[in-house]
Order: sequence, then structure tokens, then C-alpha cells
Amino acid sequence: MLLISNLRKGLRNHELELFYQPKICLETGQSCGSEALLRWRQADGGHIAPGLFMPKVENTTLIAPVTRFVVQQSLTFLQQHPEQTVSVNFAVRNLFDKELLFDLPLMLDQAGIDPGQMEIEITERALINNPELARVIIGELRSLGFQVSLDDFGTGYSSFAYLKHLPLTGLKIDRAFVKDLEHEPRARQLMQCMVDVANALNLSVTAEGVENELQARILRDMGCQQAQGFLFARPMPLDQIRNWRPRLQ
Ligand code: G
Ligand code: G
Ligand code: MN
Ligand code: NA
Repeated sequence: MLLISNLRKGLRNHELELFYQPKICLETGQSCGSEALLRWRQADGGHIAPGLFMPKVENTTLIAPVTRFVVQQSLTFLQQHPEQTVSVNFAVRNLFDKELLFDLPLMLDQAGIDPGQMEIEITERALINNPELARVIIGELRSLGFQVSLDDFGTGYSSFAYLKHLPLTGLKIDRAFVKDLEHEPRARQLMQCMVDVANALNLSVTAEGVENELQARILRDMGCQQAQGFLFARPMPLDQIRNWRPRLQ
């Protein structure tokens, strides 16, 4: 596991960095928070995207310190931007990590950040093996004041069953469903159904991977609250997100 030992070293040597991708409220065109996304800085100044290392890391104990780093950096961001909210991605292991869950409210308390400013994104993979325990943990996160969203919605197994039992606050619809929205009636019908379900259950709903104006308009007309995607902004480093403003529609 060369990758894991290299990343462990990288974490120690401050090679990990958070990029931030804004979320846009489709009704107003305003930013309504951002998602923290890991990058691994390389010696040549380039970055490795998390898709290339996180799937491996998520199955090792290294995920605990990596996620603590992500939370800590996000808290620093929120201290500088008290009007913002940040979404952080939790791996399956994080959800079942008692020490992390115990420390989480202490970390926020110490930073002086209201948990309502932090959204925790979990994937359906976290729910498959132990849905009952997942329900309890999500409930605990909620009672601490965190927002908890289901990420990559629609791509896993029996998504709708989870919605019945879990005390979630939001759904993020996977970009696979946004991809053909402007060409395919079936894609639109499917998306409309998911948006309706989210709205009916009072869940915030975010469409991922919005890449053009037409997709954004279709989603807005469907009642989809929020969107994220290259149309609005790519994930960007801290010094850029500071000054980023949505362009006028
Ligand atoms: O940025 P990119 O498209 O390469 O992200 C790929 C995947 O990596 C996404 O599914 C994203 O959820 C995941 N990812 C990014 N940052 C984090 C993180 O801080 N923790 C975890 N567990 N996953 C992350
Ligand atoms: O699974 P998760 O939602 O955490 O993944 C977010 C990832 O999706 C980010 O790493 C980001 O780079 C990527 N992403 C964000 N917007 C777009 C987009 O408009 N198009 C594509 N292809 N990828 C996107
Ligand atoms: Mn995510
Ligand atoms: Na996602």
C-alpha cells in the first residue's frame, strides 16, 4: 500500500488541501454554501483529484485523520466566512467512527462554529450494511445540529427505502441524472420525480454536475432548489473562493 503510506506522509507534510465548489440557489442565482473537496498537492505544483486516492483511503484507518483534517480546515474557512455553510464528505467508516463522532461537536465548539453551518454528506454505501445503526447515528448528528445529506442519490441501491427511515435534511442528485436532461424526456421525467420526492419530504435538493444554462433552467422550473456544477464554478482553492461571486444571470 504505497499510496496509503505516501498519503500518510502527505498529510503530515501539509500536502493535502481543500478546494471549495459553490452551491447555487437556482431561484436567486446566489451562492448558498460550498462543498469542501480534497486535493493532494504534488511536488510539481499540480493536484491529484480525490477520485484517484479517496476510494482506497476510505477503506483504511487513514480515513479518520484525513476526515479530521477536512473538518478542521472547513472550520477555519467558516471562522473567516461566518455567513457561509460548508458541506463535507464523510466516508462509510467515518459514520461508524465513535471517536470522530465524539470529537466532532467539541471541534465545532472550540472553533465557535454552529453545527447548522456544516452539512455532512454521506453516500448510500454507508447505509447498506447497517441501516439501523446508520439511522441512529444520523439522528445523533441531527440532534447535534448538523445538516445531513445523502450524496450521489440515485446511483446506489434502494435509495427510496432509505428516505423512508432516515432523518436526513437533504438530497444531492448524482450528476448522471443531470447529464442528458436537455436531450432526453426520460431523464427529465426521472429528475422531476426525484425533485418532487425531495420537496414532498421537505429535503433540500441539490442537482450535481450542472454544466449548461439549459440544464439549470430546466432544474429551476422543476422546483429544484440548488445546483452545483461547472456552469457556475469548478472547485477552487481557498484564496479564490474568498472573492468568488456568482455572475449575474
Ligand atoms: O473532486 P472530484 O470529482 O475528483 O471528487 C471525487 C470524489 O471524491 C467525490 O465523490 C467526492 O465525494 C470525493 N471526495 C472529495 N473530497 C472528499 C473528502 O474530503 N472526503 C471523502 N470521503 N471523499 C471526498
Ligand atoms: O460525489 P461528489 O458529489 O462528492 O463529487 C463532487 C465532484 O464532482 C467534485 O470533485 C467535482 O470536481 C465534480 N464535479 C462538480 N461539478 C461538476 C460538473 O459540472 N461536471 C462534472 N463532470 N463533474 C463535476
Ligand atoms: Mn459530495
Ligand atoms: Na455526489
